[in-house]
Amino acid sequence: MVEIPDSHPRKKSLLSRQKIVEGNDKGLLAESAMIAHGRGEAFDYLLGERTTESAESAIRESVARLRAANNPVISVNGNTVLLAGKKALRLAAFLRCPIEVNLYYRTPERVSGLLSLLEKQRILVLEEPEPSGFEGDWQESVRNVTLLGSSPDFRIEGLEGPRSHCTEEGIGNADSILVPLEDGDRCEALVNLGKEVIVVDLNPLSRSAKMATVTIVDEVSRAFEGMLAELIADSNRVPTDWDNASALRDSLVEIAEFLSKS
Ligand code: PTJ
Repeated sequence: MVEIPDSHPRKKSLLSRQKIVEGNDKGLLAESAMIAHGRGEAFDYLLGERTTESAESAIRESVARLRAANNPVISVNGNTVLLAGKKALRLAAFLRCPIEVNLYYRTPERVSGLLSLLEKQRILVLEEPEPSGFEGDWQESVRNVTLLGSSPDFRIEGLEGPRSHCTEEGIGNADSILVPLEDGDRCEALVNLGKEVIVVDLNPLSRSAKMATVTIVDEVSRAFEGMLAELIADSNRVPTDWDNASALRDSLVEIAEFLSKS
């Protein structure tokens, strides 16, 4: 692993790349994971590599909806576990919900490898300080996060092939799904099943961004950080009549404003 000095202006971005490269070397990622990451990086440049106001507002709405849900679930793919697995675990501990490894390019080896990595990340989370504002036993809540995905017993209707496989306990029974880096077809199929779908995607023009109930146009690690801050703030916000198309237009305006100043 190459040592990146703290003074390097692109340290964060290079560290993320390193995580993706290492995940790829271990066979945890889809073959096209680096292409997806590169596309994400390009959009992050256009956003100014920051959480915009419209993304902050989508983060608040998403947290309100996940809190109000009866059966929320966090669906993770390869890139998400590598870039933000520990944050996903903290979110799940706060929301007391399961995490399901659900892959577009599903193989049993990748699912079990990603579940093992999440178990290692759980140990690291348990060693870290407890977040302020958490009501209850934090350690117990982290230990209780159920990790699903190894034994799929449910199919997402309207999708063909291995990508439709999921668990009944997780995605099957969920009324609200947080799903970063989703593909458009699956997002549409989940919405058609009557589920609330909260997508994290740096590309406000992608099909999944357009199909989702709420889209957080932000980098997955920053978005999860923002969601954790909102949970810690304990705002007791309730879901609104969210207009996702208008929120996506706002994010495009923010890109245009950022570019006009650059
Ligand atoms: O692990 P698997 O098998 O489920 O496969 C995962 C990938 C990502 C390869 C697969 O879902 C895929 O091909 O995705 P797409 O269609 O390329 O879409 C990925 C979307 O995520 C793009 O719109 C990117 O802009 C966006 N994206 C990439 N990296 C990030 C991101 N959004 C948020 N945070 C990121 N770090």
